[in-house]
Amino acid sequence: MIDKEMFYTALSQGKMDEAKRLTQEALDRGEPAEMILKDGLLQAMDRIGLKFKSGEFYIPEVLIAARAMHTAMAILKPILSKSTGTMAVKVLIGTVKGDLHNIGKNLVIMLLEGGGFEVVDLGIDLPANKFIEAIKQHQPQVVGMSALLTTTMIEMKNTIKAIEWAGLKEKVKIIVGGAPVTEKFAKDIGADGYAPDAASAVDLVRSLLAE
Ligand code: B1M
Repeated sequence: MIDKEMFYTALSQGKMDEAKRLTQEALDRGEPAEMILKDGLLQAMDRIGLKFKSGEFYIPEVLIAARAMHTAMAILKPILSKSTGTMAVKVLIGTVKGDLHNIGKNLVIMLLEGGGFEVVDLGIDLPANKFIEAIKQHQPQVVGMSALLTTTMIEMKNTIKAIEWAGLKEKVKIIVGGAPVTEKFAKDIGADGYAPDAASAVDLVRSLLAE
């Protein structure tokens, strides 16, 4: 049995050693790694994501929880990557050309990883050709773009067009986000989805993959 409450307490308080200990003990008891991930770590992160969404938790709480989860995930990753569970879905994500903001993108990455997805962080200030190269190299199911400036939002449109011209648009779902981005803008530029915050980005990826 996974003690969900203990995992939640460890993560929400950012206790890395405790998260690691709970994970190792569960493995030693013979609990499957998938169950420790889903019932222990992911459920705890889901609860934390919901509290972030509702304004009960702030960014530092999410960051320390994600850090604790990463520590525990390091124990599970070698076991999970051998199976074909939740880790099989790959998401590429980056901040578009001209834009150096990465705090929001990093939060999205942490919650996506918390949601069980494999995420490749492409970094910041990424021209369209970098997204294209990365799609060819990593063959993700989902590509995410972040922009924080009204002047760089337009790069999302350029990048989507370039992905289309490269013949890759049908191979991936494209999601966009960032403070100035709206649902309408996302639709207008041909994105497959928009998320207003990091927790919603996890829901969005799940729903796009279920389509
Ligand atoms: Co800049 N900056 N900044 N900045 N900065 C803003 C964005 C600004 C609103 C401040 C202001 O004027 N009030 C303004 C933009 C105005 C506009 O375009 N309309 C601005 C400006 C003008 C600039 C510069 C041009 C300033 C200058 O040099 N004159 C410059 C531009 C640099 C560049 O990018 N080329 C600049 C620089 C910087 C710093 C480097 C100093 C620093 C960034 C540090 C870093 O990121 N490592 C910075 C910061 C910190 C901010 C503010 C204060 C905070 C942004 C932030 O991190 N928010 C910001 C003002 C503000 O927002 N109050 C501001 C917290 C973060 C968690 O939220 O990024 O929105 P956010 O992410 C959310 C959602 O949007 C969503 O989920 C996240 C979590 O819930 N989300 C996604 C984000 N990406 C997503 C992707 C998804 C889905 C959801 O799918 C893929």
